[in-house]
Amino acid sequence: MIKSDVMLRKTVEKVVDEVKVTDVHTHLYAPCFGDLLLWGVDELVTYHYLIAEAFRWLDIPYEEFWELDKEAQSDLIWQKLFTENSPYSEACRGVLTVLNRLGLDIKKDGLPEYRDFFKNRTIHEYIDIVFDMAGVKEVVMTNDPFDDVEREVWLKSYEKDERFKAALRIDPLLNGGIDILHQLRSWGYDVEDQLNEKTYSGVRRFLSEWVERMDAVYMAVSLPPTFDFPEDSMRAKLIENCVLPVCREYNIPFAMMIGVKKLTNPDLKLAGDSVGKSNIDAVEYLCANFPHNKFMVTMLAKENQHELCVAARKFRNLLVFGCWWFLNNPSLIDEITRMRFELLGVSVVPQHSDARVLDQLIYKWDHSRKIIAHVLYDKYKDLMDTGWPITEEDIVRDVEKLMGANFWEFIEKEL
Ligand code: RAT
Ligand code: ZN
Repeated sequence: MIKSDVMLRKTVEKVVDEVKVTDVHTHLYAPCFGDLLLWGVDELVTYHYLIAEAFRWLDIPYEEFWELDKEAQSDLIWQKLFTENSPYSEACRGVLTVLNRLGLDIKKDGLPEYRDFFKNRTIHEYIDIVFDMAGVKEVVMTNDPFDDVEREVWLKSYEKDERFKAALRIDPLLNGGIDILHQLRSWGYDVEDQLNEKTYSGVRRFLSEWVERMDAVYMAVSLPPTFDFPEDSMRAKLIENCVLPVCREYNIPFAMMIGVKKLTNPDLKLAGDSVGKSNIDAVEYLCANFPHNKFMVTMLAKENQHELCVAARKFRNLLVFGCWWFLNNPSLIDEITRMRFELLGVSVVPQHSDARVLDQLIYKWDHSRKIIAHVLYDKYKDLMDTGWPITEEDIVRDVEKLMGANFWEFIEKEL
């Protein structure tokens, strides 16, 4: 039994530090996808989170930046964000945490040296190094069958790597217009331009085939703040008649990432998306009216976090996950994780990395683990003050659930 605050803090920190994580949402790819798997210092520095920050200082036209090659973009970002200003934003600090953990000398003029470090590595050995250093057991990819490059790999050269699980991402189907049905028709699915039974059946066949081909652990979509359900829209009809039935058939969750305003500034490309407050009623309606479907939900607006926790208290078919994108900052992770632990106890997935560059696994998990351990310590301390006995085994059990087992139990659960 744990007897003192000091021992409690040490134990919680050790357990959270050592647990092997299942990262439930990333943009990483298994090695067979080749160049789709990004890694190395120039990818780290040109992460779109940093591009957005660099443009706070850059005064060149947007096109001029996009015409530069990766190394030149990285030089420019480094100059603006690391040399001319202190890089304490979370995205900048992340780059430094990675370089530091790799044993590199952290300095203002270090970029050429960092490049040399990566030159002599192979991706296969580097994946092992990063997974090991980040304490990550497995990651879930974001797999888009509408992406031509990715699609080719799935159809022709996919090789399973157990560390990389697939998630079928269907943004183009749910957020595009009727054109996407033409695309399905060109691939041989029997769909019409109208949303009728024949079209639904064709879309269901498309989804089923891809769930099977990918062995997808869930189906996912990112949604705008205006997302509503039920509503008279192509998206809502496809969700009801195609997505939810196929998810039920394969007993996989439908993951909804709600609250992204796409291309608020189109000139910034991938860095140009923003955030808006969303309607929790849609989530509640889906959970209540489709009790045999499982929903994983993360929301982008800070303002939606409390009501999302409350919704999860009402519906066991709802799993709340991660501090997504603009929320993946220490102060917000602390606040949101605290609120989730207070409202939902152990029954959440507090974090995912959203890593787009392999190396980011190191910093995203390093930073998040520290905050999760800090919040957990406070919660166990409050418990201890009531006289409740706490053992290291209890802490290990809880932390394993938070960092992986809750997700896998939800995936396997039948409703
Ligand atoms: O966090 C990000 O990198 C965003 O660009 C998005 O990819 C987001 O996470 C998403 O999955 O849509
Ligand atoms: Zn993402």
